[in-house]
Amino acid sequence: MRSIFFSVLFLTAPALLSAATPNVLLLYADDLGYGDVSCYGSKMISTPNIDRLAASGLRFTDGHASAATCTPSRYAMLTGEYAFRKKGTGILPGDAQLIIEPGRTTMASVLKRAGYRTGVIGKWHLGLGSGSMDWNGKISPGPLEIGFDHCYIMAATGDRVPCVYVDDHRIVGLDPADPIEVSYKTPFPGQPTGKANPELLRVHPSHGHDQFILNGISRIGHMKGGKSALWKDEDMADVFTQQAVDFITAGKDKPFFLYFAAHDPHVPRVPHPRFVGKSGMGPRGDAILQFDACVGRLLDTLDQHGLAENTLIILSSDNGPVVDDGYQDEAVEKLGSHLPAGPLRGGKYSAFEGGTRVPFIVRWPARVKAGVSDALVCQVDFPATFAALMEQDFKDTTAPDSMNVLPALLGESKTGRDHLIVQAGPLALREGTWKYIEPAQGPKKNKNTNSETGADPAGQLYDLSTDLGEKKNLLTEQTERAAKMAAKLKELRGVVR
Ligand code: NG6
Ligand code: CA
Repeated sequence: MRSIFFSVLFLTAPALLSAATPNVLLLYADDLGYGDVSCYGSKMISTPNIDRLAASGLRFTDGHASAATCTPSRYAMLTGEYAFRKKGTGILPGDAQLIIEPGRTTMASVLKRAGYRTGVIGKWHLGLGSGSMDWNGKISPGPLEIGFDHCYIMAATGDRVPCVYVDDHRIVGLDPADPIEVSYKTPFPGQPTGKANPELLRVHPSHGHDQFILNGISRIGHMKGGKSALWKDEDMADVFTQQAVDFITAGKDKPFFLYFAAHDPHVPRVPHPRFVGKSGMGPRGDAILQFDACVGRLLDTLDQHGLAENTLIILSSDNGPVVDDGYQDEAVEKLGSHLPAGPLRGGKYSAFEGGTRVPFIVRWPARVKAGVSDALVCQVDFPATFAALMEQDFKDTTAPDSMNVLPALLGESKTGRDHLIVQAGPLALREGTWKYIEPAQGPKKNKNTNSETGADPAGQLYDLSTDLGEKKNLLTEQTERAAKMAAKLKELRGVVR
């Protein structure tokens, strides 16, 4: 009797995962542009796995990251608060403190509250710890203090120290006899640097990136020790993907939320040898193929475990594309006619659409019909939208910018947000298909990347319905509309929590 009772319980346990509580898998690329995948029109790069996702899902043509660089974009996505509201949310060094207050509501804590097993694997770049960090001890606070049950991350980026993985609260594979030290101020005596020892490099910087050397690639910042814990760039995508496979398959009694934060195609672009030369576009293209393959492996994992039907997948990118982002990696030379931002102007670092409008695909076979949507949606909406999915009351004052766009994500509504602020240097306001970029001083081109910043001292107004490429500034033709949008931006900017 008892054993029957238990086996019935056991058999029915997976049913807890009802259609209302799908697994949620966020597949997040780093610096992947709107035009970098074939289902968004690229003829030069073929991304069959992302295309497979799009073919069975809903592909958004106006989906956004909230900022044109990583840290502010991820800060907004996790917290539901635009990063421009909070100081210290620009691109962080690898030894920065955690910029999200422990215990604060995040996209992960919303799902954790609903009984989900939550995890983040991959690139973090939101800071760790609360003061000067001893990397050899317990690394906290971090993801586990803001809603994740598990993490397997790198602290910042592949081009920043420390070049190690952190599993929950500890560095992976660290030998206590060889402790790690990190400094963004001064080099450690006796350590070679990219600047002093270019003869040790196999990938040379084009700007910056001339400090600590690992695997023949110089990075930003200095570190010493931790030899047994240092990552190998070529294996990074496989390491993260294997961790993700393990997380997905670890326990089927609870629904899971996994934020899979891939590093590709961010610099340094050092894909595994099996992708080298495969795109014909050099390491940047090869790294995109590697990201696509990771997506494929995770889709296969869901299929193998019968999880695909009731898993809500969102695929997107943290900001738009960049070609030369600091290494001489042939990205410029081998670009050919490929347009990383597709029909959009600008890219990473830019207030033009290419800065934040990114691939944005939703797939949930049990609920979402395949198709294409032009609803305006943004990653800052994830906290409120996940709360709506969980039928939670979401009146969180720490997430003032997060809107419930669930009906749009599920394809039940054709409209998403009526307005959106995106952040590069200048802020820009979208209302419908209108785009207003606030007046901004500063160079029109980023001196390092040679890409457009979107700065113009007079301000700009574009009608994206007829001018997606933001070529014709209508500021002086439509002064009334521009003034209204400027006033609205000012008002929205003043919202305090
Ligand atoms: C810039 C780096 C760039 C990249 C970026 C962050 C230099 C000259 N450039 O400062 O290579 O690391 O920061 O990218 O150091 S992000 O996608 O994480 O925002
Ligand atoms: Ca990025």
